[in-house]
Amino acid sequence: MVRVALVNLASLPMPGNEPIFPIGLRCVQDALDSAGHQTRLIDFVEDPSAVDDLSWVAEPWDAIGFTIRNIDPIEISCDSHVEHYERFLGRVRAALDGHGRHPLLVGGGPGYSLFADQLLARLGFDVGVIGPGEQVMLDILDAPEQYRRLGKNITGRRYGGFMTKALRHPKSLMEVYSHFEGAMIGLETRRKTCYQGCVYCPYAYINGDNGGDLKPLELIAEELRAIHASGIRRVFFTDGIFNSELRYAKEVVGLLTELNLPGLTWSAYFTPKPFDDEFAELLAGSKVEFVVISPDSLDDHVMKLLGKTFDTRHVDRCLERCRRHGIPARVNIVFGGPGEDRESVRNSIQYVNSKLEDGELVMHVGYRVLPQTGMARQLGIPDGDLLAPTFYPFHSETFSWIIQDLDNRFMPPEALFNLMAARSSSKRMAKVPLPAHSHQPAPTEFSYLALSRQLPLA
Ligand code: B12
Ligand code: SF4
Repeated sequence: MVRVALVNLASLPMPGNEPIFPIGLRCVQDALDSAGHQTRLIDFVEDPSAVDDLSWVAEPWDAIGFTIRNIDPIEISCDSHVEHYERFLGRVRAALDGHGRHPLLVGGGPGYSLFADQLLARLGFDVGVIGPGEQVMLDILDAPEQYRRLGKNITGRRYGGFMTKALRHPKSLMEVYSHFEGAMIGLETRRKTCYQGCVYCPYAYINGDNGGDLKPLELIAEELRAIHASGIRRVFFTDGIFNSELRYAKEVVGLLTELNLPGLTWSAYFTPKPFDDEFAELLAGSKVEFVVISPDSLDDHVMKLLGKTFDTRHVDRCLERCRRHGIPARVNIVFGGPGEDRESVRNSIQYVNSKLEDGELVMHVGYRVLPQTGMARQLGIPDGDLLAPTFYPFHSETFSWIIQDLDNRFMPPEALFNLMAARSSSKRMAKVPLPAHSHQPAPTEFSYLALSRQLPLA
């Protein structure tokens, strides 16, 4: 048995950060508890004073694990969180030295996984984990001394407990997060890599293969009942795409209907294909809050360059099915991707104006380029250089085109404000040329090829 603190860095107060229930860290904690280790989860929403007083640092931990969920909020107008993590870890290490304690420091989490090689050294971890953390963390805790100052990241692997044990969260922690307006908790139904290959998406890398596990329905039911009993009324299934395997998705939706938990609504990321009538009918009966689809563009050429395996006809059909069954939909569009020009912006907006209903559009400008993605390879930017918020190059007139074309009904004051904030931030960003060795230039005709803000380097 070892004593382990698990620190939720995603709950640090940082500009642009809105903490959500830490399900990833809870998965790791649950695995360690089941193996007989003594753990404590430190969450700064639950205990705000722990950020400044660092009283927990003085306890005799054998290891401290830190989760990093987000690197930055992937929006042009928002700053990076990395400086905050760096400053906080600096204080933690100084406090540990002050107390004469030297637990093993371990990093993990989806944001960490993306930039593991850069963050390991910057944050002073002994060892880091890329991808699923349970099994590797158990291995590490079997022989912590072997990992001291290892200076390496280890790739996560399948954890059998995902298939055999419901993940039940402590009621107290759920209650803390249930006080947020519209509190929503994540729930994993599957551990399976997405089969699609969108050029901007790092999910396959973050999630690893993970054995393709589909959680048994009785475990999902147990988790849903416990969430409901804690007072949380909104669930988000965390799959990259909820309905990529339609048969299993139908079973999960059927389960929600069968459980019929009063007031419980749910949502997830959906793909318009596969999405048949039977599925729409099941969704309608299941209290789905909305079906979120991410065509990201509504111009077929740009959709193709983004790597989408469906086109606007599939979006049409999916929306028709939702309408027919009275299911609310949300359509994510991100302007400024590969091949985006005046014409493609016009095409997307023409689709929005003519086919979307009020409130259905969720709009952003600028693709955050992340490591291990097709987009990063196209631009030829090394992973390490992407740590500062870096966006795919887009035409500076994009904002004006959107404002000119989009119906006012899709531009409530808040959306306009966000657009203006993004425009003014994009003007402050550094434009860096594509590296000379880039063999695969981005499919764009614009002369500037990368936008990035510099992180003050330590
Ligand atoms: C579902 C999801 C959402 C849902 C969350 C719903 C909810 N209530 O939980 C919604 C839609 C709300 C959402 C919002 C956002 N998200 Co999101 N989201 C995801 C997604 C698809 C799955 C995350 C998840 O919960 N997985 C299941 C859990 C169990 O896995 P996990 O957290 O990864 O934990 C495992 C490992 O990481 C590891 N681990 C975790 N902690 C630790 C600690 C230690 C010590 C160790 C060893 C291991 C370890 O072990 C865990 C178990 O195996 C990921 C992409 C992905 N495929 O991972 C993006 C992702 C995490 N999101 C991301 C971002 C940026 C955001 C937003 C900022 C976007 C925005 N601008 O609104 C917001 C921020 C939300 C917030 N307040 O923090 C990024 C984060 C990285 C980055 N680019 O900075 C990701 C990776 C997607 C991306 N585009 O890159 N998101
Ligand atoms: S469909 Fe979604 S999860 Fe799959 S590659 Fe594309 S963006 Fe990523």
